[in-house]
Amino acid sequence: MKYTVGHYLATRLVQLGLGHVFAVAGDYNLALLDEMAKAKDLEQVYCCNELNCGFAAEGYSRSKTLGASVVTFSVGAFSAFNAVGGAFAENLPMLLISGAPNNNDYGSGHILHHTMGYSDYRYQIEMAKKITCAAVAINHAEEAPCLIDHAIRHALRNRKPAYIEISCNIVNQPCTAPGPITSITNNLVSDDASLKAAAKACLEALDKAKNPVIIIGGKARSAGVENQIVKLADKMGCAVTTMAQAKGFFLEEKPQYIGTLWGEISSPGVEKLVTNSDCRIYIGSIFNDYSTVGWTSEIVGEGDIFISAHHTKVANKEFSGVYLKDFLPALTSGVKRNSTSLEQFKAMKLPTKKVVVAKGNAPLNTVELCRQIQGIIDHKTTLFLETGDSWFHGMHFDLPNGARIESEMQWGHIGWSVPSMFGYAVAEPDRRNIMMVGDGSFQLTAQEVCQMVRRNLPVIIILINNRGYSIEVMIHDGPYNRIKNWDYAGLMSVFNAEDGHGLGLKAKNGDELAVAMKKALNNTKGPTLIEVAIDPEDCSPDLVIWGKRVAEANSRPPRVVK
Ligand code: TPU
Ligand code: MG
Repeated sequence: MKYTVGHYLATRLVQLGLGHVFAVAGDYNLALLDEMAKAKDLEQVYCCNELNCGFAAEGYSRSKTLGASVVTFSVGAFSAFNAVGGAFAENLPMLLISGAPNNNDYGSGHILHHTMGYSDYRYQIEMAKKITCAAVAINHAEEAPCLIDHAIRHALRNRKPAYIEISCNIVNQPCTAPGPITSITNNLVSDDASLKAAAKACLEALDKAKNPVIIIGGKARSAGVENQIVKLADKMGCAVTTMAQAKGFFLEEKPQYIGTLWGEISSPGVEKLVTNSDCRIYIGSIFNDYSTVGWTSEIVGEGDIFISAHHTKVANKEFSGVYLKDFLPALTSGVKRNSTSLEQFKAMKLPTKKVVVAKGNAPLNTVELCRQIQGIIDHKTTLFLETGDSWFHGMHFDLPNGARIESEMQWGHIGWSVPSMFGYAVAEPDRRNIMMVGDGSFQLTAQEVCQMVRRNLPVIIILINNRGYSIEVMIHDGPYNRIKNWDYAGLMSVFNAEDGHGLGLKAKNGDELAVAMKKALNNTKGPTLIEVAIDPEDCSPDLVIWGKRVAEANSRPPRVVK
């Protein structure tokens, strides 16, 4: 078969198991989209704007090997850059593919539309280089296969976004056919001597340790080691905790699971247990101001082991070129049982979780809301937690095996959850996809709900209308935290127009919420948005504590330079 540049690119995506690519049309990418459509098994999914298109690819990549967005030059790509920054921060491989000027226009002095108004068009790739692990510009067809493969290979290896721009007049030019996909997907192999030395050093540290504990962080999923962590935990028998970003990365039904580690707002007993451990095995952990609760809780000591995607650190030695996926099996094979930390945890006198059922006609509060959400989380559920009070409520859900949490705690872009869950639901239409999103966040990206309607995706959107930016109120209040109210549930009829099956519902008390939840579960033809009315004063007690600590960290006085 004869290949063109666009067809080559699309074929590579199909070879990697992608069934969809997200796009917003523009005259720099129309011919590219035509060529990509030649790959029969790659459906084009169109978005309302390029920010959402980028986040949709990011969400798709949470399920599949990779996500990809196709946008037009500058006016499109600049908007998508924000989502690319998010994918970089969250360690999710995605491709931003931008149509680019006709290759005759480079160096010609021509001024083109959609550009900055000067004739050097390299500014976009220069910008992309800062926010991706690989950025390539394809201006000649014969270079395309090598450059496309380079970008994809780097995205997959580094679990980061990559950027590809293609001149609009070469997308339909002939190029060579793609070779075996293994040339892109073959993984980096750990250095054998370093791997053995790292395993030996960790095993020595663990032999000396009294009460080791495993702490799973936000990078563990992108390293693809969740199952291997279970094997390590099974062999050691010690306690296992997940940091907030990693909620759901360990099977919570396992007896070793003790809850969330998040400083002062950890699950009961967890911070104390971790503090008292003489060997913390941190796997893919991220310490930032939010995860350490405004730098009040970064629990590290000399006996700790830090296992990262590409290196391991223990006993003041660093072993680079040791990949997590190779290292965990090596560690597991040599490790001895030590369940002391779990026994210590079980011996703690901790308060038992009490679930209070609210009166059916009482105004809805967040406790009752969460009680009812817990009731619909099953083993096929993926729960998206938007930036805001939803993060804090989300930590308290018990997840049956198979249930997942998705959040974006490093980048923290409000409005992320709507397009990201759209992309995820395109990849995973048979899961029970639920979103908890605040009113403020929803206003950024609301229009993407229409694409869920368009594709008949039966997702459930729980929209918490607390009349403003509660998370910001708890950090630092002012008039800027109040927002214009919308008729959120009413939006659904706007998005349905003449052919949609979305449902927009409102709940002001527990009874109304229970009825709405039932309707949502029965609506298999489209999204259901349930707008829940919550008092602006009602938020998670964890947010109150966390907000105070973050505010203290933000307002530290300037450093005095002598
Ligand atoms: O539940 P709640 O009220 O905390 O959530 P809601 O209503 O979604 O409010 C979120 C408020 C918020 C802002 C305004 N959280 N973070 N920010 C700052 C911010 C501004 N712009 C972007 C793109 N991302 C942000 N995180
Ligand atoms: Mg709000």
